[in-house]
Amino acid sequence: MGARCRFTIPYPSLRRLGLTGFPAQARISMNVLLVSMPDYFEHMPPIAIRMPNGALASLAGNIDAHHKVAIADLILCHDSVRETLVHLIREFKPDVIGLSVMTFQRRTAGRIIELARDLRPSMKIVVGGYDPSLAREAYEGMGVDYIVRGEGEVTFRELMRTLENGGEFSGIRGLSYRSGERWAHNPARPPHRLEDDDIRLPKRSARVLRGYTLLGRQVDVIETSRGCTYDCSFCSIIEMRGRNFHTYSFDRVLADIRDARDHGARTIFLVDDNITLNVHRFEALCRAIIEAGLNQLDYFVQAMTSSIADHGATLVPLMQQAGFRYVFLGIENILEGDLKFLKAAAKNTEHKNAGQAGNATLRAIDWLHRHKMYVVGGLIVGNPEDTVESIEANLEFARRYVDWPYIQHPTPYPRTPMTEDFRRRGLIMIERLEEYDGTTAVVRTEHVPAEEIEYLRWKAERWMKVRHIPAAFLHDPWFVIRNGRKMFAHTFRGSTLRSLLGLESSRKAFERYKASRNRERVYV
Ligand code: B12
Ligand code: SF4
Repeated sequence: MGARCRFTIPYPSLRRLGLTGFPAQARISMNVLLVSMPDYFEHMPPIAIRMPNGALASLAGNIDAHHKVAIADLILCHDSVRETLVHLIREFKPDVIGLSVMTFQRRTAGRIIELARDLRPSMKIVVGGYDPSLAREAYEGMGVDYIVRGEGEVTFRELMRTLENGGEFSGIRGLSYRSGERWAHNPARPPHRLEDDDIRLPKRSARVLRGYTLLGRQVDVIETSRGCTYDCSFCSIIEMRGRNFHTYSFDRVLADIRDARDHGARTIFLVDDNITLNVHRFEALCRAIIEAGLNQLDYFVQAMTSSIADHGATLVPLMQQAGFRYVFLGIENILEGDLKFLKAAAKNTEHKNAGQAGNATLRAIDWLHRHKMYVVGGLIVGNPEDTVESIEANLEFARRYVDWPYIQHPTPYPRTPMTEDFRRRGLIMIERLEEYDGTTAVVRTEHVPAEEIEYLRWKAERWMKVRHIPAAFLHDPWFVIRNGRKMFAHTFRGSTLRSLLGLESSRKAFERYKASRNRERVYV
């Protein structure tokens, strides 16, 4: 067992998870193990960032209460995945295992499915999340029993009821299942209207592994809304659920934050697809957080530049008071041509009076900086028309203006409009999905090879990250003292003193970095 993997409950007690004492004649309790994949990417080094998967706790909270659920976020034991799963499956004896999978995690998911089948052949295997929803055909041959497409709470609850009581799977919307030799795909489930309390609060107590962290503080995720009405060409969300926006009540959101805090969280990540779609609601939410005294926690949120730029005077001071510390800005690119390709111009446009007034990015950053928040700069470089110069222009921008770079390469995820563009133009260079992690360049531009794009980003970005260490130190000195060396070593893996001093080509260091990244990708 790797040193990092810590259980909240000793193994023997896993059997006792959940409720006991239900009337045996009425209900059959099943053991359900829910797991998220251990795969991480460059901007989320597990030494500093290990977040819970929000979907799993929400699923756990929404199946009938007599089932026993255990959640294992495998990022918490990414270096001992096999041993952890073997222990969990032997001790907990799940009747059902559910996997939450993103596209770059598909290979790992396949290995976990094989392992689970070997260990417990009778167990039903369910997959859900973005990849199974958008590339369901890939999972039909992977030895799974059920694919839950789109939002999962109600579909999974109904699946569990049918497994428990018998009955037809054909009536469960959003479910794909094996029917004889073929797969049946039920009609899609419409997006949930979150206003009607159909979705109950997450069940965090089902988590059996410990060690969630964001730079040394225990982190949790909460949702206040789902959906987005924009249609950026690189984003999976539109194919996943259409263009819509639904919100939870503030009472529910505050209860969720309290629950996260009571489970130990000191940092809260709001995982809303686009909370800044309704700025007035976001302002009211900040006020509600302040009034409820929940502003002692740190908050992390993703935002559009246009909303921050347009409403900075009212929104940003409230965010500061509510405890927001990091804001991920979807800048995407600073060049108009690239924004057009990404279909992200509208959400990055500042509006003044009636007219449009150009790119919103600088103004948004300025508002956030004036109110002491850190900007995580989301940029995408390596779009079809990009040249070395246009990539460098974006990197230079990040160097000057953002506090923590989150620079990615366009990645052709299943069924996004961008994927079609890249395929049609013959620009997709790598089909190995485990490399679709956002920081591995798997597409080239019309002018620059994929490897060169990645090299340019890698070379620039490492140094930008180092600049944030003093700010992290001031906030969490012990964490940085204890882990600073490891974080530095991770950021600069592949480099040597010689390469840092310029005595060896940085291309050699890049090759070593790529090799270590390949080794890291083998989790099971
Ligand atoms: C928050 C978020 C993150 C956070 C937190 C992740 C976490 N630990 O929870 C951070 C910033 C860390 C992150 C990172 C990444 N993310 Co991200 N992220 C999101 C985001 C915005 C929301 C996800 C979320 O929590 N939603 C709330 C939950 C409740 O909904 P959900 O996950 O969809 O789950 C529901 C269903 O999918 C289903 N379901 C899910 N799992 C399961 C499992 C079972 C068994 C069942 C039955 C159902 C089911 O039921 C759930 C409840 O309805 C999405 C979407 C978006 N608009 O951009 C992207 C998204 C999921 N991320 C994506 C990607 C690619 C990444 C990165 C690889 C790179 C990047 N773009 O940053 C990294 C990799 C992270 C890592 N492991 O190292 C992609 C995935 C695309 C794909 N096809 O795989 C998305 C869709 C964004 C996009 N580009 O379009 N991400
Ligand atoms: S604004 Fe954000 S959530 Fe909405 S489509 Fe664009 S990238 Fe996706």
